Amino acid sequence: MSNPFAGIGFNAGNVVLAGRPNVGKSSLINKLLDYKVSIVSEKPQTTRNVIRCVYNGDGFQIVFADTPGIHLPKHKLGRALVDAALESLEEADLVCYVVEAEDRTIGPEDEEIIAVLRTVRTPLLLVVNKCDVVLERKGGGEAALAAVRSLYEARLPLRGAVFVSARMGKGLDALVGAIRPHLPEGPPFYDDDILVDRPEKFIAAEIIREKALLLTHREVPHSVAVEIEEYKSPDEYPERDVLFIRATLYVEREGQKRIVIGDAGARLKEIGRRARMDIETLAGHKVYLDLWVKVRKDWRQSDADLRMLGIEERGRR
Ligand SMILES: Nc1nc2c(ncn2[C@@H]2O[C@H](COP(=O)(O)OP(=O)(O)OP(=O)(O)O)[C@@H](O)[C@H]2O)c(=O)[nH]1
Ligand SMILES: [Mg+2]
Repeated sequence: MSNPFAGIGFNAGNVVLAGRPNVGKSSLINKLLDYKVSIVSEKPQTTRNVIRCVYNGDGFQIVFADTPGIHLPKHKLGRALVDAALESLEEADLVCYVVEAEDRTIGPEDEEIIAVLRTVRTPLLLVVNKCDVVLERKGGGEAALAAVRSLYEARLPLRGAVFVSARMGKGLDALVGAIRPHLPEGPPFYDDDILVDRPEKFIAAEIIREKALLLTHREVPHSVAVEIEEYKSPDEYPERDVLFIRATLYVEREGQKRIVIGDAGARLKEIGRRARMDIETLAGHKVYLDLWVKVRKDWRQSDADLRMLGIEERGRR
């Protein structure tokens, strides 16, 4: 099919970051955009929605889709996360398959991802993240990276491989350089002042969830969902001098509620303190944050609750 935009001198395309949970997809996006658009934690299954983020270069625009990690789902929540990630693959101009520098074998989650990637026609680029971990070790670093490349190259028709460290901000220019030839000619999708396709309110909810993930353990982090009940910004309400946010943290059981609140409310207070600082940086306003914790029994197993919490997005169309 001929491209009606051929010769306009601008290229723009959609690039999906896909991979198993915890490989650093969201960290990479944040570093590329030099802005915290997507939350990060050391726990798997941090990202729950496909988040589109815009990278503007000279004469080109890349719309990155950060996706939830593809894993073997145990819950309806898990299934919704995997479906969201898979749906974005076909529409893209390029899929960046993110893996880790320390991968020595292909695990069951990557087996699943490889099976899917073999069925999509979208070109594939291997992105090996966390190279800092391997290169810090004496000797053998380069050989180890070559081994990771061969491991995946043997299984997939890759267009290339790029070695990066989201943590150290290394290899990112090479990554953008490897993506550019895959961007079709065409006008930009977004104005150049847009960074992310989600409202401020969504990002605020995600930041609150990130702090809850950081400060809780075992099953609790996965059982937390955040809903913003009220969001009144001085941008919309000029009579206010602070951004007022009232949010509810949903958990699945009473015991989890006690954990999130903590002794004499200490943990909830700390979640609120850290979230407030990050939201103030992003919004550019002083923030008053009012946090509540409620039990919504087994919400991760309920289609209706997943919809209500904005996770099962196909239900909203
Ligand atoms: N050493 C090292 N750690 C990294 C790097 N990039 C990310 N991490 C860490 O890896 C963990 C997971 O990062 P995320 O960005 O949340 O990973 P993700 O792939 O988005 O995870 P899901 O959203 O759960 O699919 C965090 O603890 C990050 O700090 C890196 O380049 N080097
Ligand atoms: Mg993520």
